[in-house]
Amino acid sequence: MTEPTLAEVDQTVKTWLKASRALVLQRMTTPLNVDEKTGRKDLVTNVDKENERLLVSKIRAFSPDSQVLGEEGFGDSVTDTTGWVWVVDPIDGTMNFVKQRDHFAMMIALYIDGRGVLGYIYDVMANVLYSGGPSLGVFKNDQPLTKPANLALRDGLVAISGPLITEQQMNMPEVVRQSAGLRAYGSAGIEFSHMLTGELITYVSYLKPWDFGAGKILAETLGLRVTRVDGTPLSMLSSDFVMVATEKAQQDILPIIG
Ligand code: 2AM
Ligand code: CA
Ligand code: CA
Ligand code: CA
Repeated sequence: MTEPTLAEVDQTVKTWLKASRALVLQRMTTPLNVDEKTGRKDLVTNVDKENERLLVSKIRAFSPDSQVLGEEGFGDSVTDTTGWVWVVDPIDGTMNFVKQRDHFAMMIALYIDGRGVLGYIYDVMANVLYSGGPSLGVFKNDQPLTKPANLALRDGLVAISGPLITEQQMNMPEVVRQSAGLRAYGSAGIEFSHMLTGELITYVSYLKPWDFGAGKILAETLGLRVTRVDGTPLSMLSSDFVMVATEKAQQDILPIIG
């Protein structure tokens, strides 16, 4: 069989996401089964698990030689980045899903030999899909997105994860003070999506590979910086403190937190 083109892969992934959205909306009509993972703020539901199983099975049927890295453990234990590696977060913002029934996302990324190729962030309740990659550009549904304005820290809104603020880590309150204001959405996917549209100029959080896999591809395609908080490159298989920023905001923030 000849290898599908990236445009064909893109179309296929979109059909999976539409099917997963239908599954999630259907499951939301019955009570959720909620479990704690590492603690009361780290939740998983039957829907996270069922959707990951569905997406992983579609990936395996479509591309059997790929590796799959999934948050809820239905993929492979991935230790090297050679070949096709899919990264799946079946529900990003599970706390929002449980408490708000809104403001959560599904995310899929495709890396080939460690290079980000395709990324998907699907805001399920809004039915807005952010998609694309370096060879396709970035789309909000069918609308192409242009590079966000390169705003400095003082001129834009920042999103910083709750724990970084409450624990006052890495001088984050000073970053907020020097910005135009603080916002917090509780879903890495939703926060990345606001970076793509220029509504935020910085997002900082401790993230796992499935939290940043898709967003990194889309954000970098639009010229945003996605790095560790010290400005060094992220490893796609490791958890880390991640900073997404415009070039100017990154330059402003590094000396504050360094
Ligand atoms: P999740 O909902 O897929 O777990 C806010 O909680 C954001 O941080 C969400 O995007 C969430 O993704 C992510 N996150 C990463 N690690 C987390 C943890 N240990 N507990 C809660 N959320 C976590
Ligand atoms: Ca989780
Ligand atoms: Ca997540
Ligand atoms: Ca998740």
